[in-house]
Amino acid sequence: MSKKILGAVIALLVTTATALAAPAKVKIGFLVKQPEEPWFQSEWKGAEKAAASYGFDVVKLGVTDGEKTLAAIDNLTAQGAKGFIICTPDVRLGPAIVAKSKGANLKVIAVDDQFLSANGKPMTAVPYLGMSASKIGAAAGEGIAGELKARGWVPAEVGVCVITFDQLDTIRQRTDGAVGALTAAGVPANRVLRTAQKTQDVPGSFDAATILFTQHPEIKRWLICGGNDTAVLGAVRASEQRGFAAADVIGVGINGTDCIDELRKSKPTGFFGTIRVSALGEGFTTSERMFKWVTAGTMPALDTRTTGIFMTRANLEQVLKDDQ
Ligand code: FCA
Repeated sequence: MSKKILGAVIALLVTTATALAAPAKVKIGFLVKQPEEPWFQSEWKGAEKAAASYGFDVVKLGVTDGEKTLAAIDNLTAQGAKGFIICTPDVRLGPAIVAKSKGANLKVIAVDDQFLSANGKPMTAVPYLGMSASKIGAAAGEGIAGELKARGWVPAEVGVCVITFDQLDTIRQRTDGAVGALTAAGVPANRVLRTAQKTQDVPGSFDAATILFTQHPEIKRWLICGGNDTAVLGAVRASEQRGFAAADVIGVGINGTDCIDELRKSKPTGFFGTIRVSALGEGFTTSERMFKWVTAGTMPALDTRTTGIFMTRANLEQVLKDDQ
């Protein structure tokens, strides 16, 4: 045997022995509907943190539609994963996701967007972790109302631009919560103007807000709320496009991940603040629960709701430092 071949044989034996000695790491998938969004990237970071501390592998996959979701489950099965966490691109995919996962012996935890069954009711048997949507929405509304008072505006003279996305329960509850807080603070119901975004992103809300601003040229000052940061950011961009000054707009988002550059701009914009929720914590907790479920059989909590804190330019850096 030549030295070269002998060397190769030894190398092969060593690798094989190592592979046999080290038990394969548990693999857990983390599937998200909008992989380009900072919110979901932060969830992934949290998942990786859990993976590092518990010693498992996390497989991060973007699932922007139903087809990609089902393909991702096949991919996880082929890789020998034990389970996955998912923020589904469409909550009505719930039954299909559950059926496919059962067939492949994969455990599932839903994060952010709760699955809906065929009759439109939440699938409460699937462990879920998401925002306390109504409360967080109300906190956004209260944040706007506080600033309205600070600026000395007359509540009956403003318009409220509500960027809605009612097909997603967690978003509908947030926008309803915000509207409830604003009307409780004295804004008349007839000044609350809803406009639906077709897509859950900045262009989607930019278009929705532009329609509203065009329909109401009489309104000179706008309050802006929506289901997340991108909803409010798009509307703020639309207000600038229509010629509104930052001083005449108060927008408060939700997430606190997609607006960091905005809040760090040297001059304030109409995006006044956000309700910051820990995406990192959500990614960590759901991954940790999945790991304990697949390794120790510990069933995760079925329904967990997270809370948030009001973050503005004033406390931004501190809040971010506290959530790393
Ligand atoms: C939904 C939204 C995200 C985030 C998440 C918690 O999925 O689309 O932006 O707010 O809930």
